[in-house]
Amino acid sequence: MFEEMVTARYYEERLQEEYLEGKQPAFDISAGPIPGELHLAAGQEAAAAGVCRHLRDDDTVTAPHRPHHVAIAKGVDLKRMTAEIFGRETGLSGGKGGHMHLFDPDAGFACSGIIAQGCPPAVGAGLAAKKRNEDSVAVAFLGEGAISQGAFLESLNLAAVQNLPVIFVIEDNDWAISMPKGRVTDVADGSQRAGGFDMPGVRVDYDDATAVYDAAKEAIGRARAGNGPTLLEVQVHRRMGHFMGDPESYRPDEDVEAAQARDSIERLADDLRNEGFEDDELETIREDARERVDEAIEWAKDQPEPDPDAAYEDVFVNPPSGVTTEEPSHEFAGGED
Ligand SMILES: Cc1ncc(C[n+]2csc(CCOP(=O)(O)OP(=O)(O)O)c2C)c(N)n1
Ligand SMILES: [Mg+2]
Repeated sequence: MFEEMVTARYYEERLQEEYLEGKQPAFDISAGPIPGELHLAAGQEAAAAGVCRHLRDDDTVTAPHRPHHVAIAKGVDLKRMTAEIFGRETGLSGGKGGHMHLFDPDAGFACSGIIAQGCPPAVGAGLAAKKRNEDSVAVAFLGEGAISQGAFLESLNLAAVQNLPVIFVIEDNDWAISMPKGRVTDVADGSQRAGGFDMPGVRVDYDDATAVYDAAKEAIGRARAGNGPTLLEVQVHRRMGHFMGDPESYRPDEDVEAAQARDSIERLADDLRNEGFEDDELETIREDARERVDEAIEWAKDQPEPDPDAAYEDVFVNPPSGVTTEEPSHEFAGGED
């Protein structure tokens, strides 16, 4: 877990540097090596690492718009993921998805920029596992800002009523862009939503990766054994802005300071030292992580840009009936009533 967490943290710090290249002094979102929005997850590593440690390749994970730490913990290839973020041809989706649309069927991972959107596909994966009589599970990660979304609540209901092997993991960083949790829900502990669906709901506080590991072990074991879904909420902290370029003028200084003070990685490092790990062992893990991240970024930057014509490829798996691949005619052909 420590290795995954330091990899994810360093990855976000390096992307932060790369992203800013060429975008300043006046912030130009389309300029530089990483065009478009970028949502970094520094401070949220404990949730991903603690849950994904229990997962296998044939398990499915969906993540929201802040996906890198989850992708890393699920074993998505770092180089191809980075090439995707940099919009390169060898990226996971040929450079056409970008950082919010990472899709890796080999690792069983997908994410989406539409919040709560990962919940229904995770339920679908859970239903497929049940119908096939397999013991794989599906995990949907979402932010606390998504817990009043219909897609989330309907997914909880279907997973419960069909007794599906699905774990919903709310990453509670207390903010949905500039909106604090307390202003959009009176339920401070999002795991209480589980009560309405008669499934277990568990909350883990203090960015505690070890406690997440224990809670996830129980939930995933339960799902694998055919005993249905669990809702898990994990307290995490957003150490950076909502997206790159966010001045965070809405956020009190004390809140930023609290997020910096509650460091999930330092907390786990303390746990490891208490278990007998030496500082230099932890430093070696950090150095290896830095090396792998730097290598992935250098590799990705060397990859070719996609051919502009590739924009027309992979739009449909099969053209739906009535759609022709011939050049469109500009004459009005009339229509049927
Ligand atoms: C359905 C939908 N509504 C609104 C948005 C715009 N949006 C993007 S991120 C976000 C806030 C998400 O907050 P949260 O779920 O807590 O995740 P966090 O950013 O804190 O990780 C919103 C409203 C969206 N992407 N999808
Ligand atoms: Mg949030």
